[in-house]
Amino acid sequence: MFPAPITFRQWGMDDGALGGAVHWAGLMPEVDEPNASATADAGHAYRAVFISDVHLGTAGCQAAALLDFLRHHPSDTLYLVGDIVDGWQLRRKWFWPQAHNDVVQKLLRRARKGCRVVFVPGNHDEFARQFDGHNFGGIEVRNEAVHTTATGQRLWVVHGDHFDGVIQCAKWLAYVGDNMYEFTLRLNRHLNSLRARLGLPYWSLSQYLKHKVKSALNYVTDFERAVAAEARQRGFDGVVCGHIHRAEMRSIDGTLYCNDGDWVESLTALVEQRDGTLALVQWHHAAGSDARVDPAAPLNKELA
Ligand SMILES: [Mn+2]
Repeated sequence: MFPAPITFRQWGMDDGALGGAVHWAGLMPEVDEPNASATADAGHAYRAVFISDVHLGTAGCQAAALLDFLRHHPSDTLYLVGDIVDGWQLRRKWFWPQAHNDVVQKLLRRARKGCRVVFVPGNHDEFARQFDGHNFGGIEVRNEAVHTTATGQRLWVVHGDHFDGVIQCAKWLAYVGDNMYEFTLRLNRHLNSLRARLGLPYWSLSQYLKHKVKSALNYVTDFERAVAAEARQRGFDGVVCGHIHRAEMRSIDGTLYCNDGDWVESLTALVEQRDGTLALVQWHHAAGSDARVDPAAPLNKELA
């Protein structure tokens, strides 16, 4: 239960192909002129910004979009909620373009300029977990953190991989696209003409995949409930996590569950405004430094 209600805005619901892929977005900054010096002068518009699942060191990482987002979202505190650097991928194959360096430089510079930067390692950057409590270039490493909002809500900040039973499902979910059904039907046709030639009975690939997707969705719900339940058990008002690459903010049995999404596909972050309002931001990275505000009308939603 919350000592005070939390208000947040929801801008635009994207009901994806999976029938429940809801993206909460809101509070895009007012950026008339995407001018670096102008936005730097705007000061700390946000008390806190939470990002995770950047996966630096992989081709999927949207480093340029993240840089753009960070430029427009100065904050008192910046939480890096895990899987910032993908150590798993880097071990396999070294991939480190300039943009990924720029992200690291940006984070270090931010810490130097007085922003409190807290790095909560995830499973892909678990090598950093051994440095719990240490400080690197002004970046604090904490295996878990607690953020107190302006309204006094205590939020547990953790990557979330400890709640993971079946990582495969989450990965599977992350790569499912809107064209999946169409693609599946095409594949199904080819597969079954082959099966027919081999004298095998008809077998529905799309049925099989639908079942898979359904269990993946169950996995997401189970994950969310497990994280929220643990936060409640530990006496927190809410939790901020990442890991499953699925931005979300909702109350689960009276505990606020926030997932700040990822910077591989959804380009989402969680922000806390000066008044303690929490919101998910979906960043629209148009060509160059231009940022587009989601035109969808804002809705207000109260959590009690
Ligand atoms: Mn993870």
